[in-house]
Amino acid sequence: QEYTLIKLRVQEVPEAWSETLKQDGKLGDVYLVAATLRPETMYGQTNCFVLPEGEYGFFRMRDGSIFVCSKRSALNMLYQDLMDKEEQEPTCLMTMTGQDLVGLPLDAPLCLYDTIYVLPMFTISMSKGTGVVTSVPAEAPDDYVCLRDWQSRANWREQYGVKEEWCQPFDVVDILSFQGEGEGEPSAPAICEKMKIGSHREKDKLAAAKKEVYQKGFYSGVMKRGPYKGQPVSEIKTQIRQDLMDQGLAVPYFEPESQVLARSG
Ligand code: ZZB
Repeated sequence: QEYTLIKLRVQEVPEAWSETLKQDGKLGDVYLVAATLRPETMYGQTNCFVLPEGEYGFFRMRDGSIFVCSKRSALNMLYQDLMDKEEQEPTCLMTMTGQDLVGLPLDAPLCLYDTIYVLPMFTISMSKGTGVVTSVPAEAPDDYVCLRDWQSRANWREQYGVKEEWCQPFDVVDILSFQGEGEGEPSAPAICEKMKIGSHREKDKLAAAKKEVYQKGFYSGVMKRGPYKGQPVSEIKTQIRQDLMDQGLAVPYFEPESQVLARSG
């Protein structure tokens, strides 16, 4: 499975972490890296998600920057030449839980918001991608319902230390238009309301919604934003991916077939 890793730059690294992360007295850029199959939707990012109880390592990359991701994905990156090969294993500078990352301010590529924040998501799988998910509520049902959960549930916010200003101001940003039925409307909110999905813990319903939205986005979506505005997703998807990589905002990432198979059982 070939993913695109989107680099979400941490705008302010907490003081307490910076000593540990410095190299020769200098602190390089720190990125949460999110695996996606939908690089063309990055205009619609509103936040980033991590698993509160998940373990995330801070790994030194070959170019001196630091990637925050699961240990399993870091090992894949080592084999994919993103890290120094002389090391036998990824250089992990420190480990944090997802809960420790909640509230970090990020700079996300192509995103219309200048700053987005890290929020918890309870359904992330640590054995897929990097364990970091970038959120596009217009086209991803899981993201829509999870962001809505944080916006609407004060008791959850209190329990997980989520501030209102990290989720409340972030309206859905629509990215695609469609011909015919549901024209112009973002797909994910419409299908989630139709299926009456109550919270992002409703995994089965969300899996069904995701399947439907995926097909629709790829086969009948037309870009509403950016330089490829007006062009069909199916024609420009690889170009947007290439543009992001050329600008240093993303890197390719492969998940070996054995890991994909292990997931589906
Ligand atoms: C942005 C995005 C925009 C995504 C969209 C989807 C959609 P798949 O097909 O099952 O491989 N994702 C990535 N890693 C994880 C994880 N560890 N746990 C849970 N979800 C994860 O799914 C790949 C997609 O699942 C990725 O692409 C990511 O969300 C999420 F408009 O990134 B996506 C209809 C989906 N739309």
